[in-house]
Amino acid sequence: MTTTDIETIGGTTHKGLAAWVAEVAEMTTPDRIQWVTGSDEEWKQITDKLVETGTFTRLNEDIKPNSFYAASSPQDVARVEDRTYICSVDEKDAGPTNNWMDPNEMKDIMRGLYKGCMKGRTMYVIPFVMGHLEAEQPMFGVEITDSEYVVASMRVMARCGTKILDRIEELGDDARYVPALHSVGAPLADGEKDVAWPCNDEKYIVQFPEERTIWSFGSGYGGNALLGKKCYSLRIASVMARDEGWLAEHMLILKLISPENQVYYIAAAFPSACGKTNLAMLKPTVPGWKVETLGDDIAWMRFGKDGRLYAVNPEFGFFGVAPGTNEHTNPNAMKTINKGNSVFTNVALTEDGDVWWEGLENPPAKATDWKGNPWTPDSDELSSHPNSRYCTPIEQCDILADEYNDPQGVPISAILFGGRRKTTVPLVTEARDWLHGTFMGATLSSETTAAATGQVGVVRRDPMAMLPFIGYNAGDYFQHWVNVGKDADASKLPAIFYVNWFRRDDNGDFLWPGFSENSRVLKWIIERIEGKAAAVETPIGHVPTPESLDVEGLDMTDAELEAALAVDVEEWKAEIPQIEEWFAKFGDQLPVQLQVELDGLKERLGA
Ligand code: SAT
Ligand code: MN
Repeated sequence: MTTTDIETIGGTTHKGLAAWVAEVAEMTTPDRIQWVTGSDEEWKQITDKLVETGTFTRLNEDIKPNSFYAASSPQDVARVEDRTYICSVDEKDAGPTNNWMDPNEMKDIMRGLYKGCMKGRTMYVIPFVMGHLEAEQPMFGVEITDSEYVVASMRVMARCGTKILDRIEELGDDARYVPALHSVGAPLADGEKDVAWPCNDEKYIVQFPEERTIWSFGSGYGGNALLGKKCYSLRIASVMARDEGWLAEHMLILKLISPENQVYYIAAAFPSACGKTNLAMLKPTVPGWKVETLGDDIAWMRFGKDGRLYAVNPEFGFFGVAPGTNEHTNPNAMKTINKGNSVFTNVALTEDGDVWWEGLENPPAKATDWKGNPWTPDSDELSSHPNSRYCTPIEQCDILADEYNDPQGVPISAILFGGRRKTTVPLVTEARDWLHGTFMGATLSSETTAAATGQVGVVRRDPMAMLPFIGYNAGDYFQHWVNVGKDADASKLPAIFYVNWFRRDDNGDFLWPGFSENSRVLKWIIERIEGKAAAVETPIGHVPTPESLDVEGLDMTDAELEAALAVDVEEWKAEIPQIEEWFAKFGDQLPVQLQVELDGLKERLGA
């Protein structure tokens, strides 16, 4: 069968794009092809179909209008890092932190899997743009998928549809777009009834960095299937950024307004499920300070004509971790999702047609858990998967900053790195300069979370919180960070800080209250930038004096505050061999500047 025989809704005049779609259709043999327009009727058609096949349950219109509940297969709940590949031509370019396979070999394997994989299904073509359509160089993508769940979610997470396609067609050969192919890998035989969550035990999430293409197979989960997100905006974009002198980072972007009405923009990198969304939408407890949000997951940062680093959020929605989100930890996220137009995956479904998850107020007397079993507050099992998610439009967020719509982005004053560490790492440390900050980022460590499959709670190095997302050799990525600093006007670069909200005392209790109280740390950071706050110089950088941190009204003893801020030389000495082991992975590829930073740290510690 040729594509001309396949029933098709929509199409394109763009020859390159048309040819690619035809080639994929020939390989995957869908029953139908549908070009995604982004219209309201299409939303209704897609969500109706998802309800009909049992993937979606429509939530109570009076509680969460136009919103849906989905439960995935228990085998398909998170990113699959062991199945994620960077297929560069040369193995060295994937580096020691990525899985690699020869691109031709990988394509042979995947073509075998893709062959006929869309039989019985509709193949959707989703034109999208990450960032602004009005950007100097719009960052287009086109995702082909056989999943209605992906179509609905992509429509929330990225700017999609006819408007984007029109612009691609206008630009013709000048349109730069990333072709991104996705299939759940579950063809249907004639008359076979679909399951609620089609997927395949065999999964591949593959980036071809030189070609700027993405092939994904077997999973319907967010980071594996919504290809505009991690696959494009981080893995492929990090390669583009290296080649073009900018940064594609796993960072939230927030706007902080001081009592004097001074505005500051902060970007912060934490690993998945370490509180980026909560910090991005923080409701400050320190009087007079205000936060607005620009993004919760990804920042693209380019130098402006004035020499400052400007950040844009390429996304259009929030894909946040549900458990733990509540009126206390993130009132702004709660307000955003309560407006509706959202998709909830792997949480619990209540009897009145609402959703619930661990940590949310007012547990229901009865619910259906994410595995479809009856659940009560007395159940031994969790009602929701720890990586269950809400997917909600960013424009519904009351505290979205107006600058979100500015293609120029916002000038960043401070970059924060952070992880989840029970010990060793103080609440906040200021880097001496960009290079020292790059060292902090390159050695960032965190306990693993449920956002990826595998063991939870193990300390691993997660450079710049980008370990699963660097699309090339991480040693070269460090060099790129070093070079960005070398080529810039140092006085205009963001100051760099390292934070740890998760330090614990000997009883295992958190030393710092976190959440809204993190505004106190942001205040100290701004006061440092303004030259107003005091700090102690320690072997690892500048740490607040207890008096310089505003803890007024906090229920915290002096000893607790000191413990949260402490730099324990013995603990840091124990960290050194781990950093050495980490750096050894990179061999010649480790920038000499980072080795010098490590040597300096050892000397200061007397290690
Ligand atoms: O990868 S996702 O985008 O699904 C979420 C995350 O791990 O940050
Ligand atoms: Mn993330």
